[in-house]
Amino acid sequence: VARTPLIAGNWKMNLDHLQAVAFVQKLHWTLKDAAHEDGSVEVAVFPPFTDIRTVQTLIDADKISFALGAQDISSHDSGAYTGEISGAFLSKLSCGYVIIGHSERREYHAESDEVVAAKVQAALRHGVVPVICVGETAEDLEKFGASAVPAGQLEVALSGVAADAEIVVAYEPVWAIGSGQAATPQQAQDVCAKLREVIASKMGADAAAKTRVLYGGSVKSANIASFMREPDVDGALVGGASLVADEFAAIIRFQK
Ligand code: G2H
Repeated sequence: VARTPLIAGNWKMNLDHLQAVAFVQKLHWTLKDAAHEDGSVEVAVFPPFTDIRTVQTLIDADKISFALGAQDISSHDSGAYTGEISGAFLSKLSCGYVIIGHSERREYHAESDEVVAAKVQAALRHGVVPVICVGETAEDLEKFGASAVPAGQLEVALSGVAADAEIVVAYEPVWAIGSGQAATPQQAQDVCAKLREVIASKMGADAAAKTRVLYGGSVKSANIASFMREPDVDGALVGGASLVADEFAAIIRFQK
């Protein structure tokens, strides 16, 4: 199965809605004629919630071929959950994707594997593709090796997910996030291959062949090609480097 590479920009808590307009326009013009225009690479941006409506309007008005995503979702659909955002709201704003279980949410908001699994179900109920993030800390790496913790996290996240559900998985070693110290392409390949085995065991071989598994953690234009050459790495979840238009454009234009 040919999997369309996905280059996803996680803005985290950066760029207000006015800065977002300038940034998306600049990125769009920088990318004229890039591969994403013919669909051979999919580009997605994940702005803060307060920017989503603005970015959606801009994408529609200028016919920009970026997919839109959110950085989190409530596990509930509606009701007395102050501060939470429903998947129903995200799908109405054309959010095709939502990041779930990013290590910053697991660490600073105590998101357990069970909470992540409930959020995955919420996304799927509303037709939003979950980008399920898993990864080990430096301590986990030392104790258990690279793949045991992310594989265990993914197993829980996929509980009850139907074989035909569309999901994306992102392997983000916590020690590589925002540190400038990316995993090696071989490390990324080994864990991404292991995660694909988990998908196969939970959802079946077809789902495993179709599902995109991304690498994230200090991805930049200088290292993207080395990750994309690996057979089980289908794209990247990019943080810091997705906030610089020229740099993110260079990542999108990666050449194997
Ligand atoms: C990992 C990644 C994006 P960065 O969090 O999700 O961030 O590219 O800054 O390491």
